[in-house]
Amino acid sequence: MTRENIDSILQEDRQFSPTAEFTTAARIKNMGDLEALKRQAEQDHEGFWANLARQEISWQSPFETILNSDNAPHFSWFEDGMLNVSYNCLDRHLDAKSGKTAIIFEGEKGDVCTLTYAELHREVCRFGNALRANGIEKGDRAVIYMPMIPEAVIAMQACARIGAIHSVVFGGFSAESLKDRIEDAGAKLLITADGGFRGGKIVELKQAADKALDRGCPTVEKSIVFKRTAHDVSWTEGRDVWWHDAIAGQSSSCDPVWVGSEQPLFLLYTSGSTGKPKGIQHSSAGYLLNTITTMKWVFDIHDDDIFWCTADVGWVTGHSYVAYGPLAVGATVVMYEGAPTVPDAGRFWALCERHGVTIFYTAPTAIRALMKCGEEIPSKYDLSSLRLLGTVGEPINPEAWMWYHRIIGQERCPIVDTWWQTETGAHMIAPVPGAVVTKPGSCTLPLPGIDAGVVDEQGNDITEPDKGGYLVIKKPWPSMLRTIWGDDQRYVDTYWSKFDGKYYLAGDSARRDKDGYFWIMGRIDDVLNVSGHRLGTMEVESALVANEKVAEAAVVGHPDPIKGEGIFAFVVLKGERPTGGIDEALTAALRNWVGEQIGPIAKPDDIRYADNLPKTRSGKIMRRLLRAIASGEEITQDTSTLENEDILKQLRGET
Ligand code: 7RM
Repeated sequence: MTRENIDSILQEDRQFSPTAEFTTAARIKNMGDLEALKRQAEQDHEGFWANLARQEISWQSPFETILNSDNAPHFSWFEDGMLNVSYNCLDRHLDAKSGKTAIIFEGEKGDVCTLTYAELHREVCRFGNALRANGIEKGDRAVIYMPMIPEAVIAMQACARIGAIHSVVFGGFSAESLKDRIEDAGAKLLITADGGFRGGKIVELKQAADKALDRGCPTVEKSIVFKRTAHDVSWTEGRDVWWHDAIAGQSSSCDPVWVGSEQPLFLLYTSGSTGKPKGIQHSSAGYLLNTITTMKWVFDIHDDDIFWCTADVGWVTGHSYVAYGPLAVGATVVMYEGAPTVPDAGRFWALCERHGVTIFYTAPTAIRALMKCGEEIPSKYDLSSLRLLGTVGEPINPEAWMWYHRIIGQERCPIVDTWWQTETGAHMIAPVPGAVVTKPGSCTLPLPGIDAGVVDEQGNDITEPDKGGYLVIKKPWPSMLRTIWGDDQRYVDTYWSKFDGKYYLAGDSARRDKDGYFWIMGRIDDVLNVSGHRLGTMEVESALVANEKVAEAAVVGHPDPIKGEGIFAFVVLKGERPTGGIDEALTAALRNWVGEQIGPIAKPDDIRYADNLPKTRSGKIMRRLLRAIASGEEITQDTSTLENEDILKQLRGET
């Protein structure tokens, strides 16, 4: 992709308006009302957010200062206010809805359990007290490495309750990745489980946790282990504590620790283009506010909704739209532990029917995978409870959008295509479903108070329709990341240096059409998007090079019909290149190796061996060339500078 002039080829002109039935009941019913809101924000950006913060958050003591930009690009919001996020998600609902279901949980084997707000509050309090009893205090970091079970949310909420900072590590990550994140965060505590149930198997979380702790993690004093599978696990006396023992005898009341608005609520590690994953640091009040406003604006949440976001709590989507946003607005949220294809590809739809899901939010990659299994499967289920659908994680191709609309939404449900990032904390560009006409493949328009734009290399607005450029956010917003944990300079460099501190650089390219609608075109950096998950090419390359047989590696993405992007690796071995460039046993071994180093999602689909990697004279790997090879495209680059033209054949797998 050329950076100056990213011209788009995607043309999609279908448009879909919400039904009268949807609009009548919606919180925001027309463009007039939505535009009025946006105008308020444009006229008084800070006042707009301050009003919402006063309305939507229960403060222990109110704020005076709205936005503090003195240390830009470090911004603080509502900094002199005091609150507790867990209080806002639980306690404040107890008068009106203590008996309302907060969480409906279903395991892969079909086990179902529910927790009311009163019950969830009690469990969070007991676990909060258990954390304290194990030496955790305000500001301490606790890493959470758990299956997708209510206890994961309980652990997060309990940390928030006592002012501790959690860092959830996705249960699909390997021991090595877990160790890196624990060490970077300097965590005092690891909260895990003996295992989880997924894909008909036990996910060996405790085994991986032990490996991580045995190899390093000197700051970890204790590990609290929830018994989920009850299979045998190894045990380290003095360090490991069963969850049930930790909460035994603990009081079911636990005073929330009032914290300042800027107290870090959590760290969440995400991939960047270079180096190790970044610990994205989020605040308390600002983060909470935007999860609430987007639950209302984008998900149009009502009291009787059954809300299901399929994301794991290991990703930001599972933070904002499972663990925090839905609870902060007092909604009922569904959690599912297992795989979408167990016992068959109808599992999501079976859950929707069984629990009467009204709002369903998932990733395009899941939609494409289920679409491939045919229309007959969803047609077996009663999907009439659904009223709103959503997508997140990557651009949705119009074909998948149409299938989602016709087969799942039965042409009745608006689709909210939500653009946002780990860094943004909450939706930024997304339709407000009762008001905005949608177009398949477009995330439509920025939300009120979000000043998004598309600019050229110099930071000037691109006014010509459909011309691509850099996606930027021009004004600070409450749920923005605050810094990168332990590497503030990287925060400044990554997000603010490109446009001299003026704009937040999202790292995506985008275009706007003649109606001002945003179309996300992809990343501008070397970040892969595999099944909606961000992975740095560098991370995979480092993992490969860490193998004793590998001298050099280059990793690129190539289009994959289901995953969006697949991983293609080019490898130079320390020893001889296998004949014909193929060595299935070695490829299998290296794939497993990467799986162990990072996690199964990072395994390359294909590995090709060459004597050298193609490099420019300055020694940079010619990634564009490798991308063309991986996608089977014709090579248009100038290859005259290559020392060894023969390696092109090797890279293409021809010799
Ligand atoms: C929420 C999440 C962020 C990156 C982002 C984009 C891509 C996310 C959309 C999208 C097109 C969307 N956080 N992305 N949502 N692209 N349309 N609706 O995914 O930090 O893991 O990834 O994902 O490239 O920068 S994330």
